[in-house]
Formats: sequence, structure tokens, C-alpha cells
Amino acid sequence: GVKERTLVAVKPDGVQRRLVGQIIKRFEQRGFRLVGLKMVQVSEELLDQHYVSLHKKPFYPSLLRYMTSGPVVAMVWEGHNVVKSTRMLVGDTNSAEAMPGTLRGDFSIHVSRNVVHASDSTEVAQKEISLWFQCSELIDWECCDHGNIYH
Ligand code: YYY
Ligand code: MG
Repeated sequence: GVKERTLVAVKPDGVQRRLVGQIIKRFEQRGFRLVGLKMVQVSEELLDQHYVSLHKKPFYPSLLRYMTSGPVVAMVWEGHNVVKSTRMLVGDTNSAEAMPGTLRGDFSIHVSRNVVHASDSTEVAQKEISLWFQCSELIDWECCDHGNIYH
């Protein structure tokens, strides 16, 4: 529904490379509603929960080092089919497979520095949002152009 939400995070490489504004712009221009936004220095404890399915992967230790190497900009975007649309906007995990026009396809070369995170299903999105944000940090504000974005 229109109330679907997803977690997006500009990873440390994206922040260092000053891509935060360009990334936010893509979600704004699409018509999604920003309901949460903050800069965080992520802890290993949070990442262990966030990447719970990846603990046994050979790249996991370096993924932890990368994700704690600097601040991350975390946000929650809301809108119709936002989880799927965001994955399309972000592009394939492997930068070499990411289509031009996607964030990863435009801004990254290697899977280990792929600039942005996005939840991969609505169930995972709910878990990730509650892991990264307090309820009080999510603002349910009135979008004045709602009628021009939805029928
Ligand atoms: O959801 P997404 O970020 O597209 O990919 P995942 O399969 O969930 O992997 C999470 C994260 O792990 C990926 O964005 C980069 C990193 N990673 C890696 O460094 N090397 C790999 N071969 C696979 C994933
Ligand atoms: Mg994933």
C-alpha cells in the first residue's frame, strides 16, 4: 500500500564521496515521502543484527570494517511499492551488474563499496526500520502533493 516503508542507508563510502544529496534527490523526485533521517556511527552490534544472514560469509569481517569506517546516513522512505522500487533504483548488489541510471550503476565499481543499502523485502524492511530507528524518530507528515502522485 501507500504506507509501505523501506530502510535506505548511504554507506560510509557514499558519505565520504559527498553523494548524500544526490541519493536523497532520487527518492524525492520519484515522489516517495521521507519519514526518517539521521547520521549515525554504526556499531558492530547493530550490524550483526542488520546482516544476520551474512555472518558466515568470507567477506563479513571486511564488511564490518567498511560499515564502521565512518558515518552512515540512514533514512526511511514511504510510498506505494517503495521496497521494490527502491531496489530497482539502487541497482544490483554487484556493481558490475548494476544498470546505468541506478545508484550503484552510476556511482560504484565494486560490490564491497556499493554506496547504498536498501531493504530487500517488506518483512525485512520492517525489521530493519525498527532496528535502526525509534518510533519517535519517524514523522508521519502530510504531503501536500499527494493527489498529484497518487490517483
Ligand atoms: O542487499 P544488498 O546490499 O544488495 O546485498 P546483500 O547480498 O544483502 O549483501 C549485503 C552487502 O554485503 C552488500 O551490499 C555488499 C556486501 N557484499 C560484499 O562485500 N561482497 C559480496 N560478495 C557480497 C556482498
Ligand atoms: Mg541485502
